[in-house]
Amino acid sequence: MSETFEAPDQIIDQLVDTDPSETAEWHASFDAALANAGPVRARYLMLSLLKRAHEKKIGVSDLRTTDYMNTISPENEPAFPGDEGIERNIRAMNRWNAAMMVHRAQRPGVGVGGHISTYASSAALYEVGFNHFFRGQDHPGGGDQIFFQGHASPGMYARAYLEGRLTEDQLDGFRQELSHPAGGLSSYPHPRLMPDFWQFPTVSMGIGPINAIYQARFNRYLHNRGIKDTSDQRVWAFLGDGEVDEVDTLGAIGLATREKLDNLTFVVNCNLQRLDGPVRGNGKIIQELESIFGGAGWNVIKVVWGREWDPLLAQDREGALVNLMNKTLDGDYQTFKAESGAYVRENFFGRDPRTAAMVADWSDEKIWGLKRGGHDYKKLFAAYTAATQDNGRPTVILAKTIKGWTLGSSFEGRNSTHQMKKMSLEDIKRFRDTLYLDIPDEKLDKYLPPYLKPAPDSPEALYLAERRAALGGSIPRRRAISRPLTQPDDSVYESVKRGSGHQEIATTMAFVRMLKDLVKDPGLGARIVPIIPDEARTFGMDSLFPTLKIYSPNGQQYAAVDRELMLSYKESTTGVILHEGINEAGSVASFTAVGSSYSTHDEPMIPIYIFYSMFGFQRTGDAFWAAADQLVRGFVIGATAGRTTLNGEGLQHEDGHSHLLASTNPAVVSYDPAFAFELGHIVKDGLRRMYGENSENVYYYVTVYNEPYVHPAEPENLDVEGLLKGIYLYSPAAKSRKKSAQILASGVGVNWALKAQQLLADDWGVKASVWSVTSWNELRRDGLETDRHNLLNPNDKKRAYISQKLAGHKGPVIAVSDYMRSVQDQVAPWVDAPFYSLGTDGFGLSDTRGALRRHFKVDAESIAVAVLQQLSNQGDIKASIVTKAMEKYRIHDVSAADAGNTEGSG
Ligand SMILES: Cc1ncc(C[n+]2csc(CCOP(=O)(O)OP(=O)(O)O)c2C)c(N)n1
Ligand SMILES: [Mg+2]
Repeated sequence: MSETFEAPDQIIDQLVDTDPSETAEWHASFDAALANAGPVRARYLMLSLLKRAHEKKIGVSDLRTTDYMNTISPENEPAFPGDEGIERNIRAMNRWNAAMMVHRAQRPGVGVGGHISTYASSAALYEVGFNHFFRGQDHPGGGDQIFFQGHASPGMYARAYLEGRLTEDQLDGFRQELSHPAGGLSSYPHPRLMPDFWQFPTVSMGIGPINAIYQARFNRYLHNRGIKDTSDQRVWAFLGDGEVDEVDTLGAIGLATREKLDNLTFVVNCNLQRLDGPVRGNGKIIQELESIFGGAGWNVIKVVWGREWDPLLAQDREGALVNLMNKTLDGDYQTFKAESGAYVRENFFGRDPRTAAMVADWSDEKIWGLKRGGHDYKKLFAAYTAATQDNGRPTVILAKTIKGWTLGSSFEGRNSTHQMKKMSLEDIKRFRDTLYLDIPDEKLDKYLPPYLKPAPDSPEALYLAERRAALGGSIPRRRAISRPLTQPDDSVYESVKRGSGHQEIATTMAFVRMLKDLVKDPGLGARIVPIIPDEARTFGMDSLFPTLKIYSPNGQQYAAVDRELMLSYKESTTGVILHEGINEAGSVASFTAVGSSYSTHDEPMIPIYIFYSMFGFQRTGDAFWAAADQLVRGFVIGATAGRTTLNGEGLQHEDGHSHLLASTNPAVVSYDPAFAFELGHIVKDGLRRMYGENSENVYYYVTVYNEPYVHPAEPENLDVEGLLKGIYLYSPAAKSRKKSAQILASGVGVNWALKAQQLLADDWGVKASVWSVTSWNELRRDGLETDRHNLLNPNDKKRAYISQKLAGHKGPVIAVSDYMRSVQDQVAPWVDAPFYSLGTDGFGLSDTRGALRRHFKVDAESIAVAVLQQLSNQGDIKASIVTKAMEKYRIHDVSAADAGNTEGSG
């Protein structure tokens, strides 16, 4: 056991000793063994008893950590099936080409560089996979899905080059997507930038690991629902040991055990370093991770030592070497490998006379040659073989490596190694020698050392090709096309089109009604996957439980408390709903897996991820960004939207800015609809754009509210184009040259605008038209595009969509919503009239909706006052009218405001 992790021993005190004299006999035997044979023997006896207890299945927990040794003993290693010599040459070429690609990118005139040391530490982890385990998409089982560690990307490009998938010229385009004539390679795995190559964006630490867990779970989901046989597909996630600091990396590992995801393997590259320095200088990351993953029920395989250590460990009768291994801190292990064989002799072996004796007749060089397990392909092969057995548990392989390995003493184990992108000519020569590569000195140009490629008929080239062909083709490879789905008949949008009659309903309810009809659609209904982080009841979606059921690979093995009710909580192996618990990070990972299924599985699936809008882009913005990179499609629904509408939840939950955050994501098409029929058109168009012919790589963000109000039926001659582009005239006022105004509003704000329209007409004779702005964000995008076009085409100027729409409509423009003013202000540059916005800037409070709207000055009276002020500014009315209106409406007095509807207020 490492000293860092000690199991509590109080547990036994709570049990009853039914036979104290027998217990005393056992204790005495143990004490005698300890006294006579010493602690190593005593410990051995304890461990062997524990093993016995496991064999007899008496239910004793596993140890949280084992010794700092390989989990698989040499006797238990399978025979290595590969050609060691050829694989060594291939690895050497990959190492070389990866480093040279980055080095060459530093050439004068380019000077971009990248990361060298990460791949140098992990080359064997990948090569064993490429030669023996990773199955490509042509494999009969459908192939594996591999999350490559982002900063190891140079190694993947190097391999693609050896396999003939990339040319030398393309390698020289590393990090020059725009400026390299032959096209560039993106710095890291970015499917959006290289849609035929990368599948999973991993470089934002922590997102790769959690997404891999949910990918493996989604694969099972597809299988259990009978959509695709994924039983022979495996998910591999390669991550750094520093990356485990991210809460996302470890936060969902329990799911993998609960759902028995033995189709999932994590490989943690434990080079003991992160960017700045050691990961756990004062501890041991491998032991820590063993404890965490083991505690969560994972199958843990440690690959700590290379085969050179085996004979030493076999001699270690007294456990002196293991004891040293256990005691040495990571910070020291790192230093050893930045020093020399002599240093290791003195500072490691020299700490115990018994271990010093073991290497007394070894040369310093031989000591230096003692490798770490993660550089030994045989040890790795054994670990991967064990990981790929079906044992009902996910596996983590903890492989100890050296950061910058083979790159020489300026790189190996240095704290600065992560950031080093350039090699000196001396480094390059030594690197060549370390790898035994046959490159003459004169070819080693300072800027452009050559790439290496085996001749097409060389054993290496043939071996590479044969191995990949046997394993189902090259990896990574991404399916960039998606097959269209038959679009639903218009009848599914009937419920939203006809409005709510006299009934007051929230847009959330309207959405759920439509969803119920959509899931019944014979074309794409079965492909809709609702994803909910424990808020189904909040959104009225518990009504879906009995029909769609909640997915659980374990079914429902208990008697549900509400089993007699119509709307009982129903879990099933073939359930459709992904209920993720209180877990937005996991939900967005699920959204990503489901929404990229069109590519990863050639099975288009439609995720509908619904959440508290505050906990979407704000809480998991980076994961949404990764989803955009992964070309995910689907709907994210920000429910309980609006800073004054979810008034019960106060400061923490009241969202007045998610649209602003959504606007920063170029893949996101966002809408803030007011009425049910608007929702219908938005969803219909979204399904067409994302799942129809010529589908697009976008996903939708739609906000829905929980304030009930009457929804009108769809107006005759509805301006559908305007609705979808972001603005249409909902309630025109009679045209008038003077005392006219245009009120632009979105979401629940449209109701305030309509009331303001009335007040303005009745009290002040002002003719204000009300426009429903379904998307401030889309209008701005259109404006930006127009600007760019006009900048570059001065002789062919265009008008932004909103400018066209407002043309000819007189008067100032007042823009309002339940969001902060910046949301509305986005369109200001393209409004050719005096523009003023009202919004909910500031923290939310939990007062009544009416009080809050008055407080933020977004309610009907405030809108009316703002309109009057603008009219006064342009001389249409007297300034005294504005003051009069303010007095009449007691605009400063929140108690003068109608408290408003309190239903659904959270
Ligand atoms: C979320 C996030 N934060 C910070 C970074 C910057 N970063 C890139 S690599 C790295 C260190 C990685 O260390 P480790 O995970 O141990 O990988 P290694 O290169 O050692 O294999 C950091 C901090 C990032 N990519 N993502
Ligand atoms: Mg590391």
